[in-house]
Amino acid sequence: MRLEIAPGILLWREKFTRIEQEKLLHAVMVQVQDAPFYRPQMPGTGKAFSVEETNFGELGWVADKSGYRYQPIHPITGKAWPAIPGSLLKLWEEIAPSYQFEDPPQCCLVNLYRAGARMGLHQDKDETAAAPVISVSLGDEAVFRIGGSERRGATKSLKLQSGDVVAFGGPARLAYHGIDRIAAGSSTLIPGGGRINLTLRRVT
Ligand code: MD3
Ligand code: FE
Repeated sequence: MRLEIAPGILLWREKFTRIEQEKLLHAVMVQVQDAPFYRPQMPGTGKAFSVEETNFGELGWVADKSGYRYQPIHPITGKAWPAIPGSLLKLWEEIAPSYQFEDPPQCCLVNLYRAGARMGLHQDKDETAAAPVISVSLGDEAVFRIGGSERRGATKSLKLQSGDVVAFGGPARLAYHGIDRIAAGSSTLIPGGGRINLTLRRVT
């Protein structure tokens, strides 16, 4: 069942069943062997993120001392990013038309939250805002916070659990959002514990 939680934000609780989550996690971990998680850094200060990241697809989002950007190669290995798993391409084909969008995703940003990792309130402004962002959560539950397109505005929080899918488009595409905390140990899905978030995006 699809819930419209705010204009432009669609939520499907447990869209992926446990078995489907296990299969998706396996497909992700196979690709991660070719594109290991690494810790991005804040532009300017070089302070490391608490979240570890990698990407799949033709372009990947990276952050280092010199800035935020999309690039076709992994910053550590120098190799092209591996392909986006087929089940995620299928998810995009199912959902993107709700936003009058058909072209396939160019990027799947993969965020790994081990215990204690978080992501501060931010906007995603490094890609085209014409296309939606589609997010899949796996593993430990997270407290997700979302506001409006101005930093100072009111926010609300939403619990995201393993298998949940959220799509953000139209008026929500430039909304401030972040992950306040992870409930470490709340899921048995990910070996070693934690949460993985997959976001499908168009970049150009
Ligand atoms: C709303 N990731 O990778 S996913 C990110 O759970 C990011 O790892 C969070 O924020 C995570 O940039 C949240 C949900 C999400 C992703 C992109 C959005 C919400 C969004 C872009 C615009 C508006
Ligand atoms: Fe974001």
